[in-house]
Amino acid sequence: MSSPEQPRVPSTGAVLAREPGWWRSAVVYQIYPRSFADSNGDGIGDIPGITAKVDYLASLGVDVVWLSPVYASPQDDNGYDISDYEDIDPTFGSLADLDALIAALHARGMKLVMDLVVNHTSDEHAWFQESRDPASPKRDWYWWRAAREGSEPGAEWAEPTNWASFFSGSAWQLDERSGEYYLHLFSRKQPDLNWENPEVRQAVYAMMNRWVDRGVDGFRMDVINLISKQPGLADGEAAPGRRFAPAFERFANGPRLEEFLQEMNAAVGLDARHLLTVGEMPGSTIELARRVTDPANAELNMVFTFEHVGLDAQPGGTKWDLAPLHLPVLKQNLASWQEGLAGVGWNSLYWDNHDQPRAVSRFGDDSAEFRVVSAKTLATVQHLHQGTPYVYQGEELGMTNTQFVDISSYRDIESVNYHAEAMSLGLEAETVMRSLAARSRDNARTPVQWDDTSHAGFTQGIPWLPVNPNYVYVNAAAAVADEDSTFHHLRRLIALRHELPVVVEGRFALLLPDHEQLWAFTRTLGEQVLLVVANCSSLPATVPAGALPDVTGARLLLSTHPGAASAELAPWESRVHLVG
Ligand code: TEU
Ligand code: CA
Repeated sequence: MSSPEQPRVPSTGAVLAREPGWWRSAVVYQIYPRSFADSNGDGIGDIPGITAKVDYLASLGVDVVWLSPVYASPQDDNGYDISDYEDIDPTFGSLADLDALIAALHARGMKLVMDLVVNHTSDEHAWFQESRDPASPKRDWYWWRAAREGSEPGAEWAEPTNWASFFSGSAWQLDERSGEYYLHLFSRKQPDLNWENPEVRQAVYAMMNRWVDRGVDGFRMDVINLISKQPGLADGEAAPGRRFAPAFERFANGPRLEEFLQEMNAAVGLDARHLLTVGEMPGSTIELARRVTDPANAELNMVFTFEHVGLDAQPGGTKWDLAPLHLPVLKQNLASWQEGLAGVGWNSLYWDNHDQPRAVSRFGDDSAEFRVVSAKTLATVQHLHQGTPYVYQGEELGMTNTQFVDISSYRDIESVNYHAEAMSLGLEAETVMRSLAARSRDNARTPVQWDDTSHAGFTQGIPWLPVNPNYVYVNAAAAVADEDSTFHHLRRLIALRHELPVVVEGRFALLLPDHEQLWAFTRTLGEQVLLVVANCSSLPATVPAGALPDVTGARLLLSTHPGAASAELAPWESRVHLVG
């Protein structure tokens, strides 16, 4: 492999010039291929379906498409279980289809970021198949351990540690072939790679370099803070009566994480080639994120943290233990990340993704009266914080959570496994179903609603997951045709980021931190001050006299209620002024 300094002449001539730090003023659009657009009527979205919508994405103004996995996969976790990193799953298309998508995006000055899922592979990956043989040189490419001392393999409590998988049950699976267990923090079909083994790391870097050669502009790195496990594989603290323990602190943010990230950065030329890199880091702290995103450390550009999407769960509980959300807690949490990384690192900004329920239903108000305005105001608040915003497919349309009839309608392995475990532990069915309705990842995975024709124009076939019944009025055709829609509001927000340096570089300051309804903050760059005031409640709210900078003579850049200037804001009303 030649040194990463000088970009190579790509085989498909697809590499786009990338300026240093371009991603600081970019907006990323996340696509979940299964649910975006189906081009061949099999009811499953695919790459040609995405390519056919590139002009739609260009009209929204986004700069980057992040593609959730399209690699060869048995789809146990919808592609986050990869059996071949260098081929496309026939469900989604072919390498030629991906080249065509890269070319179509690059031709419009847009970039493509691929999902890098290297904490684990599929158990059908050739590497794992070889590793199952105790004598294989690839045995140490995964985490194999004998049964717990004094226990028979397969006996109860014989797992090497009492760790719970993220998808319920044990994080260890016995393999009859060798009588040993392998580690899988997610599903049994997602065995964890052993990053302590330098051969594993070099194989991953070589694969990444081949994707960059093909014209890819960056990587979203799946659970990348799990690749360095804490030494010793010690048991976790199991709750009374529970066999398995959520032992996050035992396997996350390990001692060699930053060493591996720096090694990857150098081996793939992540910084040298100005690739966008964002690491998904559940459980990451401001301190860790500041170090990882500090350019001086040559690790990553930004991380996805999870604190703000965990505030409406019982403290110490799981995501299924619902709790009310207080606005001061949410806005102060995001403010702490703004202040914590300011001047050193860089934030990512998101409400939605393929693992979270729809934001307008969760943080907004998805009633007929307030769905549109609350979606707009949530976007205003998100996009005007400092950092790189991520728009999840359908968020630009104000798509909502859906109504699932019963457990048989769910497809997400995390949800289905949680239901089975919760029922086996005797939890009340009604409570479990309420948690699933509010938090299941399937809420984010219903097909994108393109128009009001059958199956919302997503497919000519039968969709793999039913379309949300509200597609008759919540759809792209209606939104694009309506200048006052969430689509055009987001388009204007993205245009502001491209026009005004204060939106990109302005220093953040939260105002009225304890106000239960109002979310107000400024962004300051030199003489320029951007003031954002948002009423994040379904009741009118009054700005306390003198609490905010005077906007007399200021430019009104964006408002959900044109003409409104009084101190009283309507439900979900938001205003953006530029002072100076
Ligand atoms: O998600 C990791 C992760 O943290 C989520 O599983 C999260 O805990 C949970 O879904 C929130 O409810 C990444 C991918 O984004 C996810 O889709 C995969 O299932 C997972 O890794 C395993 O690859
Ligand atoms: Ca298809």
